[in-house]
Amino acid sequence: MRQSNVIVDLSSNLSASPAWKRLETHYLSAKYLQMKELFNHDPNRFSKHSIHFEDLLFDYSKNRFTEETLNHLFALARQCNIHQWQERMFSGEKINTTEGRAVLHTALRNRSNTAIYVDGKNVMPMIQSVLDKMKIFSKKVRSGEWKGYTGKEITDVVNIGIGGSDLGPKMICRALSQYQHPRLKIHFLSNVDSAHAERILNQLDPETTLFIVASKTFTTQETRRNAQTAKEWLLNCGAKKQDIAKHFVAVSTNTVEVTKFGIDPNNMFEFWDWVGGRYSLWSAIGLTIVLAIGMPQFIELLEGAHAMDQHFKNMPLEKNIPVIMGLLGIWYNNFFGAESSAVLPYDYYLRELPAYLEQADMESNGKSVDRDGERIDYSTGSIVWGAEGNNGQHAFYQLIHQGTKLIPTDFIIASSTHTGCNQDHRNILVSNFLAQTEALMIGRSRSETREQLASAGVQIKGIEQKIPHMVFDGNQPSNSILLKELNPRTLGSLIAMYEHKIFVQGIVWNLNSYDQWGVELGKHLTEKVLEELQSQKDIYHHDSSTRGLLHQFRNYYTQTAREREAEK
Ligand code: G6Q
Repeated sequence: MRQSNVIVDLSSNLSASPAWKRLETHYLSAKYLQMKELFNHDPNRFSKHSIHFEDLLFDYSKNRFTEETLNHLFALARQCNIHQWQERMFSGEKINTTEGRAVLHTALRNRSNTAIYVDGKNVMPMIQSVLDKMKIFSKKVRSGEWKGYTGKEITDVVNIGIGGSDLGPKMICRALSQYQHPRLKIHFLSNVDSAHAERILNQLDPETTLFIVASKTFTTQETRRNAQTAKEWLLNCGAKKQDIAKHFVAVSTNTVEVTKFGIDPNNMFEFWDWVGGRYSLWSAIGLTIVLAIGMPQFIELLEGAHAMDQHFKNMPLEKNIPVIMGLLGIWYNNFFGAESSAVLPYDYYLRELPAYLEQADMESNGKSVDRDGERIDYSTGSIVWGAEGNNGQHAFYQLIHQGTKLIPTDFIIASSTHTGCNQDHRNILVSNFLAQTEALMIGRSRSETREQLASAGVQIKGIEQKIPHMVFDGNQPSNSILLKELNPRTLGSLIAMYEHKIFVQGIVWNLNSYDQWGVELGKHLTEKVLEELQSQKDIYHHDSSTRGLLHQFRNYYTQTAREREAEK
């Protein structure tokens, strides 16, 4: 089945290709598959369709497929030369063609330390040298050797960044907060709304606060404004210009702008243009993570991701977790017409994961032209959303269970945490996880509903009225991802697994998953409008709506200023 929004007058190679056509034909019968029956017919479905990787179990048996479906999907991946593309990415070829860059987040966690070349230069020594610098610096801060301008130890670290320079470090710090240094509190300042900066700065002592300005380009408006505000705050609180070096460090690729901003280049942690923003938590952008959890744990995170890289590179398609995840996503997105997919971590520590994956996935594969710039005629990036369990159950699960849309889900849980785990709480959480995935799959038939109502003592007439509202069709697909424990290594593997799933989908859809022109657009749009907002000159261009809104903002500003003046 095609999406309703396809552009029908153009045909890309993908939708005309043999593997795609075979999937279209197969879909005509596969759309009637009932997972409940598939399980009844094959008692080994779980063992056949779940994969163990270190301390992670990936169960994809609760999905709508047969062996034939999988074979068609693997044929599609082969047709798209998945292995050659993997090789091209891992070896440092410039597969991000619109920006002329390699895509080498995998080199940042290449714990085998094999040489990887970009423009004829082995990048591994520079990666190691930045890691060494991060280690030395974090040791000083964590041990208390690094002092603020009045000689006190650092107690608070503020990561100033946005998008890829915020979401990754924030998600990891929250996920691994049980490993956090007891003296250090970690804050994330991203929003240019001054309320965010005020709220954070109001809690802080300038004498003991360290700011990490994290920006790949160091030109991002929001980050520069927030960093400027933090600098002014520090100086207004009594620090001198020469004290800035004790309270500000930068993570960037842009030494010139960092220096211009007033941060000592010795306090700059470098990374490179072949690290995409949303793939950068493994780079010096992870400095905040290192300060929070320590270098050995950060290395474990890298090790876990590297292990998943090896799995992705070396396992045959049929046993390859990211490949299977990616292909099932394509099966639903392009053939069943599913528009979104939900990430449902049953773990309080993983509460930032949906927001992180939202960016990773949608910024990578939210594209409508292929690698050659040709408009495509098939649906691409899924709308990714979600929230932590059980909270989501009491909010939006209704729509997943009984709505009109097909929403494939990823349920994620760890069997234990590092905190003094209250087993009673955990058992409730785990049983909800299991019960939900089962209920989504088996649903509840009319006869089961009738029986349940009757045993609850509902009168016959009442039963018949209620039944249509209480029937669950079921057959809603889910992946279950079970970690033995949420720790740096398993988390590293989990995140790398999603990165590679996104890669697989980008390859099949023939996209450049590593540029983000939609984001770049936003970075330039405001310049002119900001100028107009701040001036009183008449505005003649823009559409009438934007012009009208601009005028109204100016009016409100003037009115509010007058009212405040009158109140004085
Ligand atoms: C990520 C995007 C984007 C970027 C932010 C911040 O892949 O490019 O989210 O990370 O716009 O950019 P800077 O790090 O350059 O400030």
